[in-house]
Amino acid sequence: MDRTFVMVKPDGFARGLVGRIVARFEEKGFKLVDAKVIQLTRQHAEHHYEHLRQKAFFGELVDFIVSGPVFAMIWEGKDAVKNARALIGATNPSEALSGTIRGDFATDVASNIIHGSDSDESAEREIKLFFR
Ligand code: RTP
Repeated sequence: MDRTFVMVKPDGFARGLVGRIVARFEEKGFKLVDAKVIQLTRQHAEHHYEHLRQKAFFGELVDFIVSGPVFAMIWEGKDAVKNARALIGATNPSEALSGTIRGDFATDVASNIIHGSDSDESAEREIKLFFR
């Protein structure tokens, strides 16, 4: 079975959305493999978002992701990466459809409450980074 990495970001955690987000993955048919609350260090955050280092918003993104605890999860299911991203919705909540997590719970791209791996390779790398 495929696995993916999903993380409720500090804004989603602070707003008390963890339970509702977990429920959506369970309702879809995913199986929860592991989960934990973690306060990221700046070094960990920079490593996680390494591929975005050249972006103008990188500093802001790292500041945001270390601003409070996150809830990191490993989910298992068929086509886990693709199905999880479908549940999560478009990166920019303004473009995310209703019924998706970002479509229903967020408005701003900089605080879009949740992350999901974008490929099997990213999932493997991120699972190792958070759950080694
Ligand atoms: P994620 O990694 O969080 O699941 O998001 P993604 O693949 O849909 O998007 P990605 O391009 O990897 O961007 C990572 C996160 O950076 C933030 N972002 N801010 N201020 C901006 O213009 C901007 N653009 C992207 C978002 O929070 C995005 O999830």
